[in-house]
Amino acid sequence: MTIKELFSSLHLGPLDHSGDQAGTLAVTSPIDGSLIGHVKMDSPQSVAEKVGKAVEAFAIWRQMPGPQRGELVRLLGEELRAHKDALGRLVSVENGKILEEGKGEVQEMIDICDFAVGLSRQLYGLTIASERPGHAMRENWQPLGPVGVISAFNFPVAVWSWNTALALVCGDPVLWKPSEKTPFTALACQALFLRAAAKFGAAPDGLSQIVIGAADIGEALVDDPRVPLISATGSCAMGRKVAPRVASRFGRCLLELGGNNAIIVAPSADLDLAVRAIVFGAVGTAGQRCTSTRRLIIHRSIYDDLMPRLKAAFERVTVGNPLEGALVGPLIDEAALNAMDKALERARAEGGVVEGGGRVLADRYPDAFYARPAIVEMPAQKGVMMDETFAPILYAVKYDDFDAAIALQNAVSQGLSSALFSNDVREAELYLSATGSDCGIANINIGTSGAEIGGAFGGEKETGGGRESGSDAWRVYMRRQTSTVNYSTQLPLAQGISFEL
Ligand code: UN1
Repeated sequence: MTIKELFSSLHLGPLDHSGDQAGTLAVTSPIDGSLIGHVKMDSPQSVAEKVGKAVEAFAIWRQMPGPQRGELVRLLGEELRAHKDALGRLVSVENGKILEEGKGEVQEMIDICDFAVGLSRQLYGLTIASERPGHAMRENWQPLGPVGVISAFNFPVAVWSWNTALALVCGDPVLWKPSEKTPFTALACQALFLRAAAKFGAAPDGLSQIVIGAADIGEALVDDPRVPLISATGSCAMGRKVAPRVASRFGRCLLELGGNNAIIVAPSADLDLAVRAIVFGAVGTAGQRCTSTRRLIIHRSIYDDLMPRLKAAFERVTVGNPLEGALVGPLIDEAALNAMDKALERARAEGGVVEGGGRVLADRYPDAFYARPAIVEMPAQKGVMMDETFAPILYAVKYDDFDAAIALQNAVSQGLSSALFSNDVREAELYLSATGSDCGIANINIGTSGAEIGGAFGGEKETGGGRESGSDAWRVYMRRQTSTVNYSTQLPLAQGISFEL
């Protein structure tokens, strides 16, 4: 199916932002390198105009009661339900993930819409005991303002929806800068949003907008003081650029950056479960999730049992066209393949024994970049294993002592996701204790990837510290206000201060 046919199956009408003129962004499919189409780019001036529109939308939207804002998000969820297959397919075409995962990503969008609709009737604050007689103290949550969302190619639509569904019910407009590699899925989401907004009838213009372009366009958003929150997903290097710029104007950042996620496999582990979870975590989405499993820390006593099973499973994994039933699709581009090759070269130089890896299907797809997943037995956790390479590479080391395994797991600079396979309750509880995993996500007997939207999603250290999606992540999209009301006829001062005139 061509992209035009896909769009027509989404019944979205003509594409805004698309064009064939020079100076536009050419978008190709990682499946075969073919041209999908051209998209017009924004300029810093057009970003500034769009921020202006978002500010106007905010003035209206913040006055709408939360549950009514939730109704718009409910309608968006309905559009997503109706178009799950087509949008999932578009994700596959533009990003290269397998169809099953493309649809899974849209399901994640539907789930967060449901969550946000419920939340729109809560957004609850606190009452707090005042030390003064006849006084009431409380904490309220108010809409914050336009939210800038910067998303990556690997989850081209779900990350927008986590932010947008929450921002909208919290009373905030959204300006979205999608990855330059996946603008068409963004335009499709925007078209679905506009249709939900038309059904809703009372959404102000500019409530959801897209800005397309390279780093200068991201910077225009990041530097604009009218955007109080920047929610950015991508590499640690990107976060390192964005965070100080936002901080220098006292803006707020929600950072969702890299991960170097490990699974510890203990002697009591159910190895059948472990193999399935490890393989999905390591090779699913061609290793291009921030939650992908990149390191294995295996107890010495089971290492020789587990490794052959893993290697056999890696060999069985089919690599190929993601629309035709393969389990692993292409890498996003040539740079990703080169990074994978380089990491494997480095692993060998550092004493690693590599199985798999290397480009495949080059004859059939000379302009696409498919790679065999690689499993690497390392003599120790060091060098290349300490870095996140966005590719299907799984490094394995042995451990003897559980505390040492936890220390190894926590020794990397990122702290996103982690998992332990163990049927020993002492190990499991220790792993989830203050001295256990230092990651934002810590699982027992499931893998590192594939989090549900109900929990807060994000991680510590160089992962950036942000939390998106479920639990109370909504609070970052709101302004906290502490209010004290004096309903007495006296004016007692706090801390018992006497100030008589
Ligand atoms: C990402 O890779 O940026 O937990 C997000 C997961 C998915 C989201 C990944 N729900 O793997």
